[in-house]
This record gives sequence, C-alpha cells and structure tokens, in this order.
Amino acid sequence: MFVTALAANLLAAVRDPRRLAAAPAVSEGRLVSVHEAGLSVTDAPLFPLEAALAALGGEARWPEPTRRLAKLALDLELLSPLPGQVGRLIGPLRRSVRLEIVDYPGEWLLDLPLLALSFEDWSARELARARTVPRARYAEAWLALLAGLDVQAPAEEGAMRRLADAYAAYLRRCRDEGALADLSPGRFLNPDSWEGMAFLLFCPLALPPAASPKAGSVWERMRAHWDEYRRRTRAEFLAPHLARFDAQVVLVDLFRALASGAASFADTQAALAAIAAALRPEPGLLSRLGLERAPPRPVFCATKADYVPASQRGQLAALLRHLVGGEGAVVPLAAVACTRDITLTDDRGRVQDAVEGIVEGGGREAFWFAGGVPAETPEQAWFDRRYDVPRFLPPTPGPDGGLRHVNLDRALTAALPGVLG
Ligand SMILES: Nc1nc2c(ncn2[C@@H]2O[C@H](COP(=O)(O)OP(=O)(O)O)[C@@H](O)[C@H]2O)c(=O)[nH]1
Ligand SMILES: [Mg+2]
Repeated sequence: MFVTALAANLLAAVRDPRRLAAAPAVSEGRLVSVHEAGLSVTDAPLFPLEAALAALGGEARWPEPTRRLAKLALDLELLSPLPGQVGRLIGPLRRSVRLEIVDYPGEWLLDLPLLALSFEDWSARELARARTVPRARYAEAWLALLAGLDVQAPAEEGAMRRLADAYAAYLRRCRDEGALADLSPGRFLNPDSWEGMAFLLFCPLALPPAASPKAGSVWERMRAHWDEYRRRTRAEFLAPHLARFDAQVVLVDLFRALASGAASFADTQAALAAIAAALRPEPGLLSRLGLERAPPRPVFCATKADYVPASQRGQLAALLRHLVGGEGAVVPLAAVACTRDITLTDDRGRVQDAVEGIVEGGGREAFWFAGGVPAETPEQAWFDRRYDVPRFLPPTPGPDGGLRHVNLDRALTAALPGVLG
C-alpha cells in the first residue's frame, strides 16, 4: 500500500502540489514531471501498480499484500535552483532522477541478524524460546518430532523435510495465531523464488551429544543448509538490493502488537531491536559485513496512523522511537488515510478524541484507545483491555489519481532528502 500510495501521489503532485505539501521540492514547484519507467529484462519482477490502483479505484478493495520482491521505477524531473547571482541570471537547472522502489516482504528483514549468527547459536536461542509461553503451544508438533530424532543419524531427505515443514508450520502459527514478529528465517514464511529449494530443509537442532557431528548426519546436513541459506541471503538479497539502497523505509504496525497482548508486543519489540541494530549505519551489522558503502539512515514509520486522531500521533511516534532507539528518522504514517478525526462524548460528559471510517459492508465505525496510545512499553495491566481493531476500507483515489494520506510526504522527504527536500 505504501508503494502504491507513493507512486499515485507523486504522479498526482505534479499537477497538484497539495498532494505532497510537506515535501519542499513539491510545495516549491520544483517537481516538474513523474513517469513510470520500464525495467530491463534482467531486472526484478515489476511491482503490480496497475492492479493495485484498479483495486482501489474499482470497489475500493485493498491491494494484494506483498508476497514477493518487486520493483517499481519512476522517472522524475526536478528543478534545482542555483544559489546567488548566477542562479538569478540563468535560472534553475533541470535534473532527472530515476527512483527505483523495491518492495519486499518485511519478514526478510529478520534474515539480516542471522548473517552474523552460527547455526549452533541460532539453534540454541530458538530451541530455548520455543519451550516458553506463548511459543510452546505452537511448537508442540515440531518439538515432538525433534524429541524422536537422533541428530547423528544419517541424513534422510524425507525426515529433513518433515522437520523443516513442522518448523515452518510453527513459525506460521506464531505469526498468525500469536501475532508474534521475531520469527526466523524470514524465507520460511515468505520464500518467494526460493520456494521448494533443497537448502530450505533445516530447522534449529540441539548440539550432538558427542563433541563432533558425524559426516552425513542430519545435524551436519542441516548446518550446511543453514550456511547456504545465509550465503544466498547475502548474494540474492543483501548484495543486489539492500546494499545498493540510498534509502530504507521500514514500516511497523504497532497497532497489531498493541491489540494482541503483552507477548505479541514484547516479540515485536525484540524484532525491531534486532532490525534497528542490523540497519544502524555505523557500526551496524550491515557495515560490519564489509559492504562497499555505509547503509542509509533508515526511516521507521508507524503505519496505519489513521487509526488514531492527530492529537495522538506524537505518542505513536514516541512509542516507535522507544522501540527502535536513537538512530534513524521516525514518522507516524498512513499510506492511505481511511478515517476522519471525531470527538466522542460519553454519558458522563467526558470527551474522547477518536477516529471514524467505513468498514466492510458499508457501516461507519469509530475507534479509539482508552487513555490514548502509550508512549513507552505499557505495563502488563495495560494489555488486559482488549481492542477490536476494525478493518477500515480504503478511500477511492481522487479524480487526479491521488490518495488521502497522513505524512507520506514527510516520510518520503526523510528518506530522500536530496530529491524531495
Ligand atoms: N487504515 C489503514 N490500513 C492500512 C494502511 N496501510 C495498510 N493498511 C491495511 O493493512 C493491510 C496490509 O497492508 P499492505 O501494504 O498490503 O502490507 P504488507 O502485507 O506488508 O504488504 C491492508 O490490506 C490494509 O488492510 C493505512 O495506511 N491505513
Ligand atoms: Mg507490503
């Protein structure tokens, strides 16, 4: 949705700068033209912009969520004013910028911290937490398979597949039933082009009881697969994509974590800490991996900011800052604003800021967090109150193709100060 809204509003902003008013290049009239550009035949799959816009414009359906890596290219023409006397004499320079936007499943960000982990250390960490609440409940079938496994036995394809499948099923349950987020490897949840690859046959394993693993054993083979997974992550995700980015936007849904209980929130917190550490420009993990250039300062966005009224978006940003630490920019963001701010008054005359939008079926629904969004990790008791977060329908694009948003222009300017600033 972010990529779709970004493209739709950049295209619309050429005619109507109010679409992205907080981006100085737009508000000052320096964005002259925007066109979608083609990709070369060897490039990544094309981002399905047309399908996404058709979904929004037709019956106001949400576009498909990201399941694979895809790329969108936009050609921008901008004016750069020259300073001083010269500038007044010859006027601004025209420059062309090609903006390439790479959309990929967010789960893959958690593969970055794995690049610095051994199979032994990752296994120990994952086995330990799979035995604690709430994960243990989802891990039963996988742990039962492990209990009957001799890791020194000769590796056999069928047995390895059953173990890897059970581990992947555990990760999916953690994500879908537990709303947990600190789940690895990311490709087990979203394999994209790696679907069915033999090196995905591994899972966390306890160390063999004897000091050294036997050649050809399950343990040895799974560790080899782990090494191959990390090699491919470097070769096919890090090197061609992440390491070449000039900007990295990380979208974080804090409402899902807040509404799903303390365990879900703690897990999201752990995942974000690991991602923020990996993306930290200096001396973060990526820079230590010997990339040719330092990674860009990330822009962390608290998404779906249209779930809270304007008066609470500062709190939302504060909560995200609390979770990611000091590095990078933090922006409360709604790629598409589905709600309007309202004020509710209860029978005792108490006033509450809330939002209201249209939900599936056409009904109008209000939403608010009692007491507001917490600015730090809430106490356990805060989670006792359960929130049913409605799923609002997206607004249809305007006649100019633009979409109502919250802070999309601020997020873009923070990500690309040299282009839109
Ligand atoms: N209210 C609101 N909902 C959003 C917004 N962006 C995304 N969503 C909801 O979140 C879902 C997933 O968004 P999407 O961008 O597809 O996320 P992905 O799964 O990470 O690719 C959408 O189908 C919407 O229901 C937003 O700005 N406001
Ligand atoms: Mg997405």
